[in-house]
Amino acid sequence: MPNRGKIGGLYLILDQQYTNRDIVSIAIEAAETGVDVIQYREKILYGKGALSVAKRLREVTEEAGVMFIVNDDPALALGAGADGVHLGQEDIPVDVARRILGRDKVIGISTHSMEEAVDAGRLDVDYIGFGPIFHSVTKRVTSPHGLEGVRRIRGSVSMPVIVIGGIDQGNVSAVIRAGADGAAVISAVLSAPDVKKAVSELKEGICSGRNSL
Ligand code: 3NM
Repeated sequence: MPNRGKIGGLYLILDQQYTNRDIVSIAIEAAETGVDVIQYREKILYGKGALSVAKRLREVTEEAGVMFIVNDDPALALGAGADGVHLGQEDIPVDVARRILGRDKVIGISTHSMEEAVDAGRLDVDYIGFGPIFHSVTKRVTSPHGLEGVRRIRGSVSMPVIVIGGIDQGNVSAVIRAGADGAAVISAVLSAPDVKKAVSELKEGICSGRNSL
């Protein structure tokens, strides 16, 4: 898989804060069930602790041919041999991350408004995250963009758009029909009693959304 191949499909964010299960075992089940991208989001561990989890996730994703992205931290992404990094608006600038990671790695950036999305479209990034689309149990959301927001972003940005925020089995096909290239989820998988079932239903929703385009 070329590192900077087109990104999309089901993008699972693994953050240990949101589950009692080990995120590496969730990654194994999700990878076996066809998840397209796994992002490691770490807000508690740092240094060697985070590196050790990131390396285990790299092994699992490598084995399954799943793209592996590290949130926030280009050095951790490099150290773990990840495919790339996802940056927030407050993280280090894209050009600095690009210098650290080199030309072959994927860089994505979170955006929360049309203005941020259009600005990000001019940066050396491979995809934009856009949200929140719906109300979320994971992150406090005041005014979600809804499907109309997805359509507007699609009309203004040519690079891949991964939408986030309250995406679940019931609405994933609608966000794809509205123009998203992929859907990022936390609770739809991490809070599900059966990870494989959750992942395969989300994948089915994405396929049916694509088929009706
Ligand atoms: N970022 P869930 S919304 C981590 O809008 C995150 O940028 C968002 O969790 C953004 O899938 C969000 O459980 C929460 O709603 C996603």
